[in-house]
Amino acid sequence: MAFQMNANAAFPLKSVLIANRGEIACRVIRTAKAMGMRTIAVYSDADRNALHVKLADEAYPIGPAPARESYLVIDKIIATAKAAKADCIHPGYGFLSERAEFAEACAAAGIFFVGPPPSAIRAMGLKGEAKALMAKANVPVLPGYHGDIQDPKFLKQKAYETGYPILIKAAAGGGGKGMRRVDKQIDFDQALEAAKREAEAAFGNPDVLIEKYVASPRHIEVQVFADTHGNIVHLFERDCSAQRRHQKVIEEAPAPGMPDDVRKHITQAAIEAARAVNYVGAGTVEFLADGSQGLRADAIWFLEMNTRLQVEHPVTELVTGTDLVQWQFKIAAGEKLPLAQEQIRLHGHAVESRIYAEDAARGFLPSTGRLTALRFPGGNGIRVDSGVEQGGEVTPFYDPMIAKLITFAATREQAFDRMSEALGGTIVSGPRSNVEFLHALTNSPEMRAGTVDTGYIERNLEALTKPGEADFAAAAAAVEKLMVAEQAKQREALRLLPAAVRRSPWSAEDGYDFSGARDIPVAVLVNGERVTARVFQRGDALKASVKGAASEPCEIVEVGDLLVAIRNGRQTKVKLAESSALDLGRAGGNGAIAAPMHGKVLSVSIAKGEKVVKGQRLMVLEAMKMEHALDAETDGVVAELSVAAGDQVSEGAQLILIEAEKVKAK
Ligand code: MV4
Repeated sequence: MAFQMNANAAFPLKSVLIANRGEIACRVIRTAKAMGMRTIAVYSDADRNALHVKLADEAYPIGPAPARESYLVIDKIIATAKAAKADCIHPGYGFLSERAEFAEACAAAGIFFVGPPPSAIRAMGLKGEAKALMAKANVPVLPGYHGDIQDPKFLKQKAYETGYPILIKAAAGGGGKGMRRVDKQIDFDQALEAAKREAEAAFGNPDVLIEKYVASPRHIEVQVFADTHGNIVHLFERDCSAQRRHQKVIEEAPAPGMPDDVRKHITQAAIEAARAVNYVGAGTVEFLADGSQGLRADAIWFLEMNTRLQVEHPVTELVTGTDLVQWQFKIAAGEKLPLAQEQIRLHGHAVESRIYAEDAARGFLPSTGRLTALRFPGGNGIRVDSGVEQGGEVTPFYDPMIAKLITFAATREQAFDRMSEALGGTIVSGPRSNVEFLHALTNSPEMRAGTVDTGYIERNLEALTKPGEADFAAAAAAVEKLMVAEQAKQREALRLLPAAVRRSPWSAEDGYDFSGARDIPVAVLVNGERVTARVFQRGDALKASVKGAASEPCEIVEVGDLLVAIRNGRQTKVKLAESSALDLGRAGGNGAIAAPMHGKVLSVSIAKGEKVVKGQRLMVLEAMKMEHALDAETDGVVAELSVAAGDQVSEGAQLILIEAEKVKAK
């Protein structure tokens, strides 16, 4: 048999250190392994058990949890790469990915940096200079002033010539810091002072630029790729207008309502932008479009260039059928671009939702803790890029993104329908998540129409974060399932320990015999609200109704002692109202009471040293949007009280220790 040459055997990069964590580290490891490379992870103290560490062939500690002391320390990462004999380093996104000094340090250590040359990173780092460079390369830039002169009178004159309203932006950095809108000439001086102060504080450089203000901006970006042989291609555009406070939420490719001529115009402009800085590798050229009259070639301007692979790259991969991480490795190895421009075709539509551990109802505050449940639907046209797994932890040290849910279909409408359904079947428990918010956004009329601008979410925050109404027919189906399980438990309990039956959440006299003419009231919590379900026997089947709604078929998922009933993309959480207190009291044994899940202490009704009697309310916890009462299991004295109202507690943490009262010896 003839020897078959493995294409990978010829690939010169045999090993890669991934200088990142979470979702992107896992994403890079997946492709690196497929290319036959040895994968080397680094991790901070907080990430010892993280998914990227498990997925990599090798993993090395790089220091304490704060990124400043681990993932951002260039020397530690280079030393680890040398010790592990890594051929190259992939920086992912964020962290060191756009630090020219890091790319230089890699080169100095004889390690390939999977990214652009330091000179290109630097050229795009200063927004004012990048804008000047782009203007020279005939890339459309916003009217205004982006030169060196910083005299306030001169800048005011430039603002006047540009025409109000204008924006004052920091020349040294992006992200909206040091940005001030000015509507009238008399407000200019004060706004300039404030913008300079903010720019100095954020970037150590007070210089600003003046730009015409675009009222209804859409964020459209073009994926570009360049190799070391002078070839540059684009992979079409993405629309990332669905943002909140400069944080992207949903991205899609291609941009909705993009006319062919505008697409030609901006993709060509993006290639020119890359050429102007001798770009190599993966890059994204951001444009700002005035969306007030649809997308037009004369109303779209260069904003900045990101010199890295972006979070939202999967939507581009799906509509072009590419693996962009593979492209990055090939280019880093000195190979030519895998495809010529004419070979890169756009087909179908892709949408990405960023699933964050955050609390939409409380101003999108990050929400940390153990992921007691994490479930994503699978199936055709659904891709999940996750950085954590069920049982894993979301810590307060890093970006709280849990996963990216990406859907793909032939048309935009189908891709959004698929996203809606996929979000409806996504379960995150432990930390709060933005899944419901994403679901509402996915189905909002403006999103479906493709007219969302960068201010849309902020303007419609209340409607998008309003808790949905409970689905009582789904709740009834969950109650049926709970009751069948309880019945079985009770039969077993009766067999073993008849006395335990009296602890039943419903009256022991009624037993578990629902066969009588009457229905039985059962107190349940539906999305945290206490309601009385009616339970009755119908032939062989146990039936329930909640608020007059009979059960309807739905999918029911168990999450601890909670059932999540899923119907029409809506999730309804159901549990027995009384069982929690009964179960909790026993949780720790020996009078120790532990938190049943990650949550928050709402109130504490006892103090240390206080005498308590069996059944007395001790505290109330809030977890999974529900209140859980903790009652004393026995008489005794509060020997230890480890928490106070308002505290976050993690699953299993001891909250209270009740000891039997000591009888004083005489
Ligand atoms: C603008 C603009 C309107 N007009 N420039 C915000 C961050 C920085 N990268 C550029 N940004 C903007 N520049 C002009 N002349 C509106 C924004 C803007 C924005 C841009 C892209 C994505 C989201 C945004 C959210 C708010 C404001």
